[in-house]
Order: sequence, then C-alpha cells, then structure tokens
Amino acid sequence: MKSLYQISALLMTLIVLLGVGQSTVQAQEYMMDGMTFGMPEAVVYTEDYDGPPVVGDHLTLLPNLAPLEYEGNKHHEVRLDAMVQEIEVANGVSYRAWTFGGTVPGPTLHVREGDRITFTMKNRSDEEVTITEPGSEASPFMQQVADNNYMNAKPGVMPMPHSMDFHAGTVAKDDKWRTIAPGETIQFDWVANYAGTYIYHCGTPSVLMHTAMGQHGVVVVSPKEGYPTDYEVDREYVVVQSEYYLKKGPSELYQYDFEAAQSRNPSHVVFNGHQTILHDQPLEANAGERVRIHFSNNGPSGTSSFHVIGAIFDRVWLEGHPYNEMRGMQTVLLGASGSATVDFIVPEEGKYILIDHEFADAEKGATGTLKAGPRKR
Ligand SMILES: [Cu+2]
Repeated sequence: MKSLYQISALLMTLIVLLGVGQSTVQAQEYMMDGMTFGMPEAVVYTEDYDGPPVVGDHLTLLPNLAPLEYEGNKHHEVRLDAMVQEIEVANGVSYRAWTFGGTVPGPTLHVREGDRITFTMKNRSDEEVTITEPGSEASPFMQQVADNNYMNAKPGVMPMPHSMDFHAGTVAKDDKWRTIAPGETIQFDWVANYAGTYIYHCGTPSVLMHTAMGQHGVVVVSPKEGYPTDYEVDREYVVVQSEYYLKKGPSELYQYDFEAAQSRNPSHVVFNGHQTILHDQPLEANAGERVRIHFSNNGPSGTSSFHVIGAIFDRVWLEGHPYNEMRGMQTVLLGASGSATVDFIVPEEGKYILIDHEFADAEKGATGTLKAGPRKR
C-alpha cells in the first residue's frame, strides 16, 4: 500500500504536469550573486480605470531624468498605459502613434540597481486618453507634457493588442511580456538587477511595426555604488535615437510604410522623438562643466555612431554599466537597443552638436544642440 506521502507526491506531479499551481512554482524567489530572480506570475484582468495613464514619481519626459532622492533600494509602483496619440515628429509631419504614456519615446523611468518595480499597464488603444491634464495621482512626466506639449499630442483611437518588454528586467517573456487585448490590464513585478540604460518596447508581432509606430522608451538603472565621476557631474540628460518609417497618407496624417521599414529605409531618424526638438529646445550647460548623457539607440533597426562635435567623451560606460568603462572616445557605435552613458567636459562657451556620425541618419534628423554658456566657476 502506498504511503500518504507517495500519493501526495504523485498528486503534486500531476498538478504541475497539468499546469495547475504554476504560480506557486513561479513565485519561488531566489537570490544569485546578490540579485533577485523568480518573480510571481503576471496577472491579467479588466479594471474600471480612467485615471492618469502615467503614474510613478520617477517617470519623466525626455531629456529629463528624475532624481533618486532615496537611499538604498525602493519598491516602485509604476503605471504606463498603452494608447494612441496623434503626434508631430517633424515640421508638418504628424501620424497616429502607438505609444506608452502618450509620447514617442515614452516616459523615462529612473530606478536604482536592486530596486523592485510593480508594473501596471492597461491597453487603452480603444479609448481616447488625454495626456495634457495631469491628475493628482499622475507622475512628473504628465506635468512636463502639459507644460511642454512639443509634439502637439492629441488623443486618438486604434484598437490593437500590445505588450511590454523591459530589457531592464529578467523574467520569462511568455508570462510577463505577454500580449493583452484592448481593455485588458496586465500587472507584474521585476527587479532591476543590472545597472545601465535599457530600452523598453512592445513585443507584439510585428515587433518592427509596433516599435516603429512609437512603442519604446528607456529605463535608467543607476548603479548601487554610482559611477566614479558622479561627484563632479553638473548636468545629466537622457537622449534617445530612433527611426520613423512614414509616408503620406490619403489625409493630412502620415502612415506607417511597411516596405520602407522592411528595407531599413527610414523617413526620419531623430533624437527624442522629433526632428528638431533638440535644436528648438537645446540641452543646456556652461563651459567647464561635466555633462552626462544616457544615450540609447532604440532603433528599431538602425545603428548609431553617437558623437558630440567639439567634445571628446571623457568616460564611456557601454550599456551604462560602471564596469564597462572606456576613456577618450570620439564616437560610440551602438546597435539597435544598445546604449551608453557618456561624460564629457564642455570646453568653451558655444554650440555643440550632438550627432549620429552616420551622415545619412544625421540628414534625416539625428542631430541636436547643446548650448553652453560662459564658465561659471
Ligand atoms: Cu504594441
């Protein structure tokens, strides 16, 4: 006669084989090399939510980065809803973008290595969502958009399944990064185990199309022990390069160009989502200051050869990890989804051009300005 133990073991095996109780298995958190793995299963549900689409104290509009005002680690509650906004990407060029949070790229999330994030996303592609009216629950991002609606964002509707893939997270993608239908909400946890600057993007097929349509942004994970030059950094910015593949549609609005996207022939290559934003609203600094830029090439398909005309990168941390340090670089080559954190010293008063030194990209818009005032100290 079999013992009770054997019977229950058999039952457990059956349960696991049948996939019931999967959450118990997945909820098994463990530590390895000081990092946390094994997040609980994602939950998908419907909610009656019509509040601010971006919630969380550490989400900002590019090129801003929220300060980490806390010591050690923090558990962040972050909401980034998927929705449609009609936005301008160049003078006279607007399209109905698929977005996280309403802008392209989406909000920048800033956390510290080891922080835990409980992430919530409602797929609101089937409803009109206004992003220029921040509620009391909203993140600093929404106030910044309200104060500076540079893309002239207006709500739109285009029901479409979407998902969220944070490169800063380490999880099973078929669980956490799963696709949800319009009207559904997904919630899951992840831990920022590695320092660096990481893209997030929609992972729903065609990923090329969903990313090119605007569903991407970055998470900056600051290292626990910081970077060696932190104490002398005067300015800190985030710059994201990306491509648009647009052609004129039957109406005023531009449309996604499938063929151009497949053949890697972007209509626009831009910094921070708009062809002229970083000239019309230049980054600011003074001569003699150390400027830090977290630079990410979000693609979806192109490479970037990032350079600042008149400056040399004093330090470069590839992918933003403090162990990947290089010095004295003129250009940083980044593949699609690659990033670097760079420091440079502004030598003199004047205008410095940020540029993708692949000039075909530069002529499609991948440039910006850093305006330097006189030396202050
Ligand atoms: Cu999508």
